[in-house]
Amino acid sequence: MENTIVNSWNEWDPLKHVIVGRADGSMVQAPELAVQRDWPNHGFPLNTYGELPKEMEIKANEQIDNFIKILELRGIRVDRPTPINFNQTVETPDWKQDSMVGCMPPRDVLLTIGNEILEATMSYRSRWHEYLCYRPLLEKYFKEDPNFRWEAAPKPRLDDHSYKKDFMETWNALNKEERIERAIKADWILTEAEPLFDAASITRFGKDIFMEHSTVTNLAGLNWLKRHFPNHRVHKALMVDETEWPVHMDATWVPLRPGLVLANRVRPPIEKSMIDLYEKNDWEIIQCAKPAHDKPAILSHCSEWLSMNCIVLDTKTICVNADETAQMEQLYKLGFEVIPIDFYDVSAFGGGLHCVTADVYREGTCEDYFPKQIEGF
Ligand code: ABU
Repeated sequence: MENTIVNSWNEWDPLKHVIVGRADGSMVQAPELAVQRDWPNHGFPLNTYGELPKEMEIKANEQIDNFIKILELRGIRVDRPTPINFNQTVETPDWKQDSMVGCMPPRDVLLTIGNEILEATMSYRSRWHEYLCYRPLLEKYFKEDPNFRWEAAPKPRLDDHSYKKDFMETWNALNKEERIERAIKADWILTEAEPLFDAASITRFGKDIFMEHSTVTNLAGLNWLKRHFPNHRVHKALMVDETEWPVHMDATWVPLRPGLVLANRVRPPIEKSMIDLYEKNDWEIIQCAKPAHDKPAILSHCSEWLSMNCIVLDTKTICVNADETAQMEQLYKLGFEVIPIDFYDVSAFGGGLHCVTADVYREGTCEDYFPKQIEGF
């Protein structure tokens, strides 16, 4: 696709133009109120930070480059972000943060709804400036597509009022039952002081948008999105994971084509209304396959459920991490042409095949896939 047109309403219409991230210079980020990495066996014990090893970066970039070749062979235009130096102290008048993270996962930052690309607020200080990596592309799209709506959600202050004091200490002292109880109430680290959200907390189904209330997205963020997209129905999704903190929808609840959604088998929706909505509109919810790995990759803050972090090229074609043979088999049986992509080495850089992409253009228009709504949901 040569001419830039921004247009994408869902996760399955034919993909023609996409942004694909880069592993370059990615970091294990410096500790901050919202997140502290602790990987003593792999060179990053608590309170340390630094660039991910160069040999890992080279492997990750090789896998990303191979993925891009496959997309391009299928006629999909690929654009790339411009990395900045992530290993630097960044600040606002309210805080200083010793490092940033990277620009491997554009999906976390950019939300495309129709002819609009919205820069998410993000909720980690280390990710506050990440949008800068995408600005050269957004500026270009703005010049090339007269209908492109370029939007940015209010930049958050992220001062100490945005985080619950002593959350980490309290959380660490809880037993499993207490953690589940807390998860059901979505009582996470973010306060409601200001709207906060990651773009990957959102999944798009045409007129209906589902946004996960999670450790990176608060209710103020949900309310902001509702007001920002008054012609859509924005639903709050609450998913419980017994072992981990909920973060993003794209390893939790993954639409495959109209009428079919892949559900994470250990992160069910808490509210019955969400299931009712899908059933009432004849959507089939299938449980994803068991992941190939039983734990996250080394230095990865994502889970083994990146197994379901697939990218749908159209309603018949899907790219899946090549390690995930069970997931590929399941999708093959559902009638998809499954394209295996070696991608395991990218995990430590912020995710999988969905994370590394952000839609610019998918053919298609805004359709209503849930004409029968559930009151109050
Ligand atoms: N967007 C990445 C999600 C990772 C995870 O839930 O494990």
